Amino acid sequence: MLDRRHFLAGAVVVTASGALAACSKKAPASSGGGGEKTITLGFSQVGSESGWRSANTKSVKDAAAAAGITLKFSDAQQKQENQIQAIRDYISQKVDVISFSPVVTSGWDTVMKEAKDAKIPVILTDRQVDSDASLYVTLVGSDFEIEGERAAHLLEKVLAASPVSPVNIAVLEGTTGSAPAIERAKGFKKVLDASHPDWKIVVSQTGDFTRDGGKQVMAAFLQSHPETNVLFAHNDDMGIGAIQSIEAAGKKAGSDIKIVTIDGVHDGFVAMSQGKINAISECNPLLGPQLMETIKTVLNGGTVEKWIKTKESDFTADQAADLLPKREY
Ligand code: GYE
Repeated sequence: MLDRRHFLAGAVVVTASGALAACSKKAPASSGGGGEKTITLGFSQVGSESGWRSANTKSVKDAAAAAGITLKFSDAQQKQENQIQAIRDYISQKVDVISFSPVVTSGWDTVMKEAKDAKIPVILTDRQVDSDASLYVTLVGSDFEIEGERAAHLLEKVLAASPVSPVNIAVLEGTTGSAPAIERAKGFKKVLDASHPDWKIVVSQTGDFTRDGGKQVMAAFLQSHPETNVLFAHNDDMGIGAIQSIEAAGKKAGSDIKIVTIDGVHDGFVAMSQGKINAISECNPLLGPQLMETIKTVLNGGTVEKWIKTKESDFTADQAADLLPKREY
């Protein structure tokens, strides 16, 4: 599962005339004679729920500026209706291309159809939808199921070095109905079912990908399931929130309760360097440059793969102090 090393940069395939050219109403990147016409991108961000999201927003803004793309940006505060409204606004403003990171997987068909009818290509970023795939050009983002599998394999390493028995796992899930929450849970469970039928998920609930959510829900878990000795949090922020509740309950994060999270943001690495998080399965938020490159390819009539995946790594606590100064987010 860890041998998927060949995606990223090479994943964009340009051909002379792609089917996707039909999606683009103009040819913004080559207006002939007068240099390049500026592309306007309407981008609907999920929210600002986590360190990952802040890094992702910065990456999109910086990359748009570097690529000379005019960016219209909106923050949906984790609400689907706000994202739908933002997309409708971009359609009426006749932007050249729309990109969004869908808060949940379902419920996008109508608005994506409106974009298609207006001949504005839609490029998903970060999260997948369950809509008809002809309604979007491509997804630039991670394979969350693999991230969940990697988290389970990291837990194997952590428990090999420091065994507990029985293994009683609490799970802090991401936003209910979001692709990363669904897929990470699936990947993690797949490894447990295949290799560790004796490891038990004793409780699992959403913390909405926020630090505060992780803190509140972990406090409740510790009351209802004091036998918990492992925490799998779908992101670093919930793990960090949970650490506060674990410590408030007089337990030691990283030893009384082993912790594995996903993301690898700066604060996650800090907690890992302190031994409070045992291991992190990375999810790379720096999608901006790839997104801009993809947009230019699509608007120039090129074709791209349907899913442009992100390159990621795994980290354990013993690596954290050395790597922390080198982390980009
Ligand atoms: O893991 C979490 C964020 O969609 C991959 O959303 C993203 C997730 C990320 O809130 O921290």
